[in-house]
Amino acid sequence: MADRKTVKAALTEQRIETPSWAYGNSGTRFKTFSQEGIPRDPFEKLDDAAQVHAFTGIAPSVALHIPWDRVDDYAALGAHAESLGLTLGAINPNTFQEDEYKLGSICNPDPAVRRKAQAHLLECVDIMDATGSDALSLWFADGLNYPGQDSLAERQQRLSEALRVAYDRLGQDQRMLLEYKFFEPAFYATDLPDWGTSYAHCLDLGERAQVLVDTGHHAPGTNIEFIVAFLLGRGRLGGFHFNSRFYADDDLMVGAADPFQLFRIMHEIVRAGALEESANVAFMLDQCHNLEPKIPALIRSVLNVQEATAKALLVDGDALAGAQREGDVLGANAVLMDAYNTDVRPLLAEVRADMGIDPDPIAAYHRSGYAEKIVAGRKDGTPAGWGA
Ligand code: AOS
Ligand code: ZN
Ligand code: ZN
Repeated sequence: MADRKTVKAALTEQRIETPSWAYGNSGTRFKTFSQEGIPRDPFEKLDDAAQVHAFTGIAPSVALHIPWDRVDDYAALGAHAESLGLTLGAINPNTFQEDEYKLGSICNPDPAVRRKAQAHLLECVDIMDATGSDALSLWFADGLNYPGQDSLAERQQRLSEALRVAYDRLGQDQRMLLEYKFFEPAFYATDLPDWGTSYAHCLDLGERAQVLVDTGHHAPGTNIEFIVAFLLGRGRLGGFHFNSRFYADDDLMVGAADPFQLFRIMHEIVRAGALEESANVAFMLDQCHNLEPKIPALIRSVLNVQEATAKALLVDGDALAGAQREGDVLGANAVLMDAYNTDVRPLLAEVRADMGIDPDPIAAYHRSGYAEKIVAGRKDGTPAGWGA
């Protein structure tokens, strides 16, 4: 087992990116719920993200979504982030919210629509240049509702062509993260339905194209840690969109439905040394807080990832390897379960004390008065939200 000092150092250095869209209003496909004190623009979303970072100490970057976070002056947005101790993270294009994209974006049968989507991807790389973001994070709603609606094979061709153009536009220090999703919004076929399809496209494109694993995008029962281990072994795990799912793409707080699964994923990460910054795995949240207040929900989510990471770091690697070599099935499983069943909260309180932050981040946030301040201060204007 790594000694306590090493474990604590790894936890101090861990970085988790929060998504700008989690700070705005959101809902289900039935209703968007409004909360009070919601940011009205990307600058205020960063103000809220700074709170999550202040109370956790490990969430210093924010993913942006274009056009929801489109501004005239990205240098000013970057400067605002810097003034808050934040950086701007992955840039997420949106090719799913316009009527023209009804039959798809870069896979659309109409070349004019494909050109429009392609241009948006390139615009997002321009934005990366302006913000200093290193990751173009791609998710496509493209797919079919009915057999025969379009050619599955030709759509793969169109997908390859568009990804190639975007990839070739990236600078040497920039990379492409390619997300997959097994269904929704298309219900019969999705053009990037699984990690294998994503991986194949990444192999075609080149080394700076990597797979993005959104934990909510799999069929029930899928062994996500296997996918993680496989991609890590091939150097193609670009990062995560962490969230929790009970049934589909629920986008609930990571670690809420299945903290054990999160631990198993983090075990593969730790085992492969992929927690290190040099491994370049982006640990991002992709969540929507429809019912619960957003800032404490994001703090809770960051802490859930941190707890799973702490447990994964406590796995006795030598004992595990020994038991595995000897074919000691029960012994090997017991090593993992011992780590998982450890109460890491005292250790994490110590880590926070060492970092100079409150050992109980959620309580500290509630005491800070920030929630009351934003409710009082953001009465006018339009709250940010999905589609705005
Ligand atoms: C959609 O299901 C994907 O998870 C996307 O990554 C994301 O939720 C969306 O693009 C919001 O930006
Ligand atoms: Zn996602
Ligand atoms: Zn999703």
